[in-house]
Amino acid sequence: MNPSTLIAPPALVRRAEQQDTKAIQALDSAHFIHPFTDHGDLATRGSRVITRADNIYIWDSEGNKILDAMSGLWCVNAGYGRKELADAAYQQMMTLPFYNSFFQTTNVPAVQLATKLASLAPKIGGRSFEHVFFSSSGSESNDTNVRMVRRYWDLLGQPQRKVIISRHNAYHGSTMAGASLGGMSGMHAQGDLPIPNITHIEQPYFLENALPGESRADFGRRAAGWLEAKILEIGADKVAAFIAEPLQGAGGVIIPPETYWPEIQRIVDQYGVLLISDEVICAFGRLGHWFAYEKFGYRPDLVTFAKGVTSGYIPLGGVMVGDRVAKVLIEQGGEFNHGYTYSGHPVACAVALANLELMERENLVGRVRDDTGPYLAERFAELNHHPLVAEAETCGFVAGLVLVKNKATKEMFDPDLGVGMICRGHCFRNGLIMRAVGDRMIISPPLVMTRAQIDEMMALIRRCLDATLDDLRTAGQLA
Ligand code: PXG
Repeated sequence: MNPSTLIAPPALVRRAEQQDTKAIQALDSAHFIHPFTDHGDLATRGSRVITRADNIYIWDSEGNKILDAMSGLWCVNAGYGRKELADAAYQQMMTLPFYNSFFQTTNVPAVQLATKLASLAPKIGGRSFEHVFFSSSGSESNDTNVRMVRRYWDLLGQPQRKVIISRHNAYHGSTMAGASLGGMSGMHAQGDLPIPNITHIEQPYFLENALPGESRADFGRRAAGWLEAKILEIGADKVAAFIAEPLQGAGGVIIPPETYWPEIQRIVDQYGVLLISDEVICAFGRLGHWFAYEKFGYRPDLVTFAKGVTSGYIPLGGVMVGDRVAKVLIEQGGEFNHGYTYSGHPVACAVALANLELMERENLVGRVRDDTGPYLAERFAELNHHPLVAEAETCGFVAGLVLVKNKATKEMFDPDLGVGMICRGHCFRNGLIMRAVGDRMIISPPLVMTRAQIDEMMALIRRCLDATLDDLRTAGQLA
C-alpha cells in the first residue's frame, strides 16, 4: 500500500472516515511506535483510527460518532473545530512561522502570551507570577522545574538543597525527570528511575489510605503530615521542593480532602521548601478557575502548565515563575543555561492567545465554575445510587468514580477481572470515551459542553455501567 493513497486531500477531509481502516492499521502497526502501548497487542487488534472531530464529538474511520468525555487527553478545553484557533495558526505561520527566543531575541506572540498569563494568574498572599518560561509540553516544563529549583538553591548558597518530594501515583510526564517526579511504579520499573534526589510520599487517596472510621478531614491532615515526616527524615536543609498536582488526574481523579492543601501550605512555609503546582491538567478552566491553586487556596512558587493553554490544538507548555524564584534567577543568576528550540514558539503562542481570548469571550471558566460544573456535580452524584458505584464525585469539569463489588464495605473486585476495562469496552461500543484507571472510571469533558450534552453523556455513562453490571452478574461475580 502506497502511504500517499491514504492521505486525504483537503477537499475530502469531511469524508475521512471512509478511509481504508485495515490499510491504515497495517501501516500504523508497521511503522508507528505509540506512547504507552503494547505493540504486540496493537498488531493483533489494530488501532482505532480517529479521523475528525467537532465540538465534543470525534469520528473514527468506520464512521462511528463518539462523545469525547476526555477532551482528547484532558486538553481540548475549547472543544474541537474552533476556526479561530486554525486562523490564528495560519496568520502567524504566514507572518513569522518560527524564530528562536535565544540570544536576546523575542517575538510578539510570545511576549503577548507571557503578559496575558501573568495577568490571569491570581495573586494569593502577596505572591504574584510576573514571569513565564515556555516549553512545548508538560514533561519539558517539569524538567525545567527541576533545573530551576536546583539553580535557585545554588544561587542562594544552599546547593545541598537538592531533594524534590513528590507522591506515589502522581503523573508529571514521561521524560527522565518527569517520570522520576511521577509516582507510577510501572514507569520507574523501566529505565532505572527515579533519578537521584527525587523521593515520594503516599497519595491523599481516601478510599485506599484512610484508617477505618477516619473522617475525610482528619485523613486530609494526616496525609499532608506525610510530607512533614519526609522533610524531617531527609533534613529540611536538604529539601528543595515539593511537587504535586492540585488533584491527581492520570492517577484516577483523586480529589484531596479540603484539609489537605492548607496543611501542605503550612508545612512548606515552615520549612522554606518551594512548592510546585503541576497544573498541566487542572489549569485553564478545568476546575472552574484559570489556575487551580486558586481553587484550593494555596500559594505555589512555580506552576507547570501545558495542554489546555492551547486547548491541545498545538503543543505548548511552560512554567509560571513566581516572584520568589524569579527575583533570584533574574537578579543573581546571570545566564540560566537552559532552553528549548521551541521555547516561545510564535505559532504555538498565537494559538494560545486565540484560545484564551475565545475562553474569555465565551466565559468558559465562569460557566464551569458557576453553571455547568455544579450541574455536572449534581448529575454525576446520582451515580452513587448505582449498584456498582462508590465515591462518584467531581471537581469542576473532572469526575471520577470507583467500581466496587460491595457498596457498603467498598470491597474492590479482584484486579485480574479488569472490571474497569470491561466498562471501558462498553463505553467504546456505545460511543463514549471514558477512561479506566484500574477500576476507577474518569472523565474530563470539553468545557464547551452544555447542560443538554451533560445529560446525553450521563445517559451513556449509565448505559455502560448497566452493561458492565449485567456482564458481572452473568459471570457470577455479583449477587
Ligand atoms: N503533568 C501532569 C499533571 C500531566 O497530567 C504531564 C505533566 C506531562 O505532560 P506532557 O505534555 O509531556 O504529556 C501530564 C500529562 C493519562 C495521561 O493517561 C495523562 C497525561 C499524559 C498522557 C496520558 O491520563 N498527562
